[in-house]
Formats: sequence, structure tokens, C-alpha cells
Amino acid sequence: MSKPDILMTGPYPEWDQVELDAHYTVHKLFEAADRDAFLNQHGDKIRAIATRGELGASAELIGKLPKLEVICVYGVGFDAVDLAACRARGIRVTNTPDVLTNDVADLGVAMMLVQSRGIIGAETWVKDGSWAEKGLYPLKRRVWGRKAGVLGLGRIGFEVAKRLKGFDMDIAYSDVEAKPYADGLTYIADPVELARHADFLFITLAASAVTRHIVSKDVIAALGPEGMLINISRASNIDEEALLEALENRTLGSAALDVFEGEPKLNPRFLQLDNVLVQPHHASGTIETRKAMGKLVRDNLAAHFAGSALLTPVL
Ligand code: 8YV
Repeated sequence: MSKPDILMTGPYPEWDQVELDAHYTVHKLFEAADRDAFLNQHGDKIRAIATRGELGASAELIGKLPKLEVICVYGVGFDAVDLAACRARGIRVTNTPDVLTNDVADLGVAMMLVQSRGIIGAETWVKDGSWAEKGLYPLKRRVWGRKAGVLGLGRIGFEVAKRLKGFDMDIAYSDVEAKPYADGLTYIADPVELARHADFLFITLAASAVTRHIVSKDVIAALGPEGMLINISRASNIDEEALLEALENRTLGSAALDVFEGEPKLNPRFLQLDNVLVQPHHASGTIETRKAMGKLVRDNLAAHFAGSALLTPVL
């Protein structure tokens, strides 16, 4: 039996590539010099897309693949997949929830600690000789016992809150409704009020057209000059222009960001700021989690082509 043709929109680790090559005829869109010519040549054979969270699949791409049956996202976020285009053609969609939750929460909490305690600047202080020449490193802000806000108490937000409890923080959260599993957390429906409560505001909600710029100019202003914004979700959840202005004017204290509009080509204004910690969208980037994500993508593909139930369907 011939192997099904699949399209990859971006690279996966070698351990996944070997497995995908063994079971499918793989077409790598990301290696094509001329994307349109590549799709004209191979588009009518493609039955599945293996994509990544930030790359998704646009309506334009889906439109060029007449035999497309399933899109498997290597990531929990499927905001970059045009679900309306998929629904219209009965194309199935899967993602990789659960397996990455703890690593994403870990990175969010690590960013809070690194940024609040000035750990990156402190290392430079040692390595560039400032410690020996100038003496003591400037004092930074405490984390434990302070106030946290979690915007979006889904799987990742819940794990962030669980970790923050270990720092004896006063934790509030916002979501479309109060959650029955939110023991010990205060529900504050309005994101502006949540930001007013918080010293550290974590953005952990799934991105969609509805949540676009939910972290508005007003939310950023309410967080204020002593506040820190930590984003481990998607850039579209934040009004990035308002964020940049607030960081530049110091009306927001600081930010720790794993995601950016137009990433990996982020707005260069971020690079000029000393009150922002920038990370290369790697919250799920551990060997253990990426192996589990890749396996889930491959298991979903295999289930689809075997005619079995998808393991983690979105559509
Ligand atoms: C991945 C992600 O970094 O889960 C998501 O939604 O964005 C991340 O886990 C990404 O999908 C890997 O390309």
C-alpha cells in the first residue's frame, strides 16, 4: 500500500522526522524555495498537514489542498488554524493538550522569578566584573507573599496557580466564569480589576478572535509601574503596541514574554528595553514534552489513516 502524502509546514525534531518519513510521503513546505510552485506541484496529493502551534494552517493553504482530510497541530494552541475553512470541508483537526501543560507553567513561573530578582542582570554583573569593581548588585523585588493574577484558568493557568501557592502568594484569576476547581483562588471577572489586584499578571488563556487584545491598554495601566506582565499564551492576547508604549514610558513596571507578534521577527523596540525579559517561544521546549507532543501528532495521524477515533480532536 502506498504511503499517504503529508505536508509539513515547519521542522519537527529528528526523532519525529524519522518516524514520519517511515510511514508517510513527506512534503516539506518550509524547505520550498517557491511556495506556490511547490503547492501547485504537490497540493493535490496531500491528505494531512503536520503543523506547529504558531504556524497553523490558513484558509489560503487549505484551499490549495483539495484532498486534505486532517490537520495535526504540534502544540495545544490551534488559533492559527482556520477552523471555519476546516468545518466547511469536514477537515478534522487535532492538537497536543495536557502533555505540555507542566512545562509551560514551569517556564512562566521561572520567568517571573528571573525577571523579579534580576537574575540575568545579576549574572552579567558577575561576568563583566561589575561585582568586583562596583560592589553590591542593585536590590530587586521579592516574589513570595505578593499578589498574582492568572488570566485564563484552564489547564496551564491552573498549573501556574498551583505553583504560585508554593510561594504563599495571594492569587486571583479571571475567566468566563468562576471555576469549581479554583480552591483558594479569588475570582475576579474583569481583567482590569484582576490587573489592579496583581503584582504579577500571567496570561494563560487560549487565543481566539474573542480574546484578541484582551490585555488592553486599560489592563496594562491597571497593572501599573510596579506590575509585571508574563505572557506564555499568544501575542494576540495582548495589545502589543500599548504594551511597548507602557514599557517605554515605565507606566508598566516590566514584562516577561515568550511570544510576540510576527515572531520570530519581533518588534525591535522590545530589544531596546531593559525592563523586558524576552524568550524564543519555548515554554513547551523540553526534550520530554516535545517527544510526547511529537508522539501525539503521529498517533493522531495513524488513528486517522487507520479509520480509528482521533486521540485529541479539536474538530
Ligand atoms: C509550541 C505552542 O512551541 O502549544 C502551543 O500552542 O505554541 C507551543 O507548544 C509550538 O507549537 C511548537 O512549534
